[in-house]
Amino acid sequence: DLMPAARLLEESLIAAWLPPRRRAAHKGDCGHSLILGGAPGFGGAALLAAETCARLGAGKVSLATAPEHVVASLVRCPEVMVHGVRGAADLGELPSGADVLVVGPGLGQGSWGQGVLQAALDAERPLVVDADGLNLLATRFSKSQRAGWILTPHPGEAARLLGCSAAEVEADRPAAALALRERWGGVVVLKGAGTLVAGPSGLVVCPFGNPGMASGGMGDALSGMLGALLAQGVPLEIAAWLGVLTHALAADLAARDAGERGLLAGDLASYARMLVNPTM
Ligand code: NPW
Ligand code: AMP
Ligand code: MG
Repeated sequence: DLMPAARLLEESLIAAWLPPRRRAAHKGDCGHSLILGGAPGFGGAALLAAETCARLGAGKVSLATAPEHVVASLVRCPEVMVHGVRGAADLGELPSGADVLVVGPGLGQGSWGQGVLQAALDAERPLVVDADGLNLLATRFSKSQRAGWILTPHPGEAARLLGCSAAEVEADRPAAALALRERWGGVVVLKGAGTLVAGPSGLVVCPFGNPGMASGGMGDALSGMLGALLAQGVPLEIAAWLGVLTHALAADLAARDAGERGLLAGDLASYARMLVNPTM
């Protein structure tokens, strides 16, 4: 077998890799993340990403979402600056004003999502691309490749990005993760039981997480966590390791408290918060 053995993520790495928060830190030191997503019908995905991003310590979080989701988003999470976007033109300077962009949760694949994704790519910021952002890369932005992004496909999205079937992805997950990185660049998080991270240092596997995570919104929460870590200055590949680890361990803590079945993506944030404050 020519495949390099994947290394395992472990809990102690969180304390080792997280930058300390200076005593005199202010919100501008902790980064500003902009979440772009939430086409009509999918507002929860983008909101979950924004909320987990805030809970993992981003200094400021903005959310650009369809206008119909603004009020509900503000009610649920008033710490987030919520912008109603009718079309990409409404984004204005928002993407270039953020330190980190997360694009894709609930983005849809229509003209709204396409315009928003184009604006995100044009901003040339560290970028997390998830969900419909990935589907659009596969269909309409197939010339894109960059070093400065984290892509977070589940096996279905990975199949679209590779032009194969999800069964083929699952048959050899390490090979799929490496092929995704080869094709698209950056750091690739291939999600599912035993999430793999393929980056410049090779393959890393996450042994944590549980089948309670097989519920809508779980991946959207991960993308927000990654946005928070990047905002706080964690380098791209380490942010991917740390985000995957925190997300999975948070789900394991939540399941230990109340069981796997019925675990919600919105349950993770409070556990993830404890994990990124390891001295608590
Ligand atoms: P199947 O069906 O099992 O054969 P899609 P999505 C496959 C938003 N959401 N192993 C699966 O295969 C997202 O953010 C909004 C194997 C199927 O073909 C997106 O923008 C929510 N196969 C949008 O919805 C909450 C696997 O992938 C396909 C697999 C669409 O995203 C929900 C399904 O994926 C959601 O997050 C695995 N482990 N995992 C909200 N509250 O607003 C997946 N597949 O078609 O990309 O649909 O993931 O639901
Ligand atoms: P998504 O399909 O985009 O909502 O992402 C689902 C998230 O939950 C990913 O981070 C997966 O790795 C995780 N997940 C789903 N099912 C499992 C499972 N059976 N074991 C471990 N992690 C899972
Ligand atoms: Mg998803």
